[in-house]
Amino acid sequence: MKLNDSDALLVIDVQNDFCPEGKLAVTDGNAIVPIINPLIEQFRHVILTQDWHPAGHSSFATSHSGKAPFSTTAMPYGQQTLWPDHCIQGSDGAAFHPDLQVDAAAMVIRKGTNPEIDSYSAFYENDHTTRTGLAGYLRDLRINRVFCCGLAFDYCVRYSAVDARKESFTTLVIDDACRSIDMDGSDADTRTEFKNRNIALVESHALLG
Ligand code: VGL
Ligand code: ZN
Repeated sequence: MKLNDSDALLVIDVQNDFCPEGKLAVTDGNAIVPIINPLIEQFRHVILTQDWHPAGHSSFATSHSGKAPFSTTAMPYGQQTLWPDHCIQGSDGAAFHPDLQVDAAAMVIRKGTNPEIDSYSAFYENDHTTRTGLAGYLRDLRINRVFCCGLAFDYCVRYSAVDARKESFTTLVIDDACRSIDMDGSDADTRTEFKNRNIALVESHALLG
């Protein structure tokens, strides 16, 4: 697959807390770093996202008395999964994986900063209304195709890819450059949703060389 200047690589949440030993560890999350680094070199436009919560964020189980991590609760904007405390602003867990080659990225979107609303997607908060500004940024750059990779496949990558498609970008997800949390069939559900929404799954080797 030939890449050009109207392609963008969106690297979602490759942060210590989503890697082994992190607060919300994704199995083998660190294994994607050596896959993503060569991808970053192939793209003229690279955007990173960083999950970036204030302490006491409403998506944390510890903010809801009697609630366990990975349970759900009703929020004004809909059902919300409650997570272990993770990616607290400025913490080591919120930092990018130390081996991720971040220098070529022109833009870092920090999300989940509103204490009241979680934000899985790089485009919208979980109320599906509040924008991060990423769609406008990509349109200004005349981007046509958005290639997504990172963590977690079935949460932040999924929501970001779905919103990229809703914003009318041709959307591809680089399967081997992602890892899943895989809770209650979420990995399979994500693959079904991508098929139904015309979001393509590709492998990194198709973009390299
Ligand atoms: C994520 C759960 C909570 C992710 C972020 O990056 O997929 N998942 N916050
Ligand atoms: Zn989060």
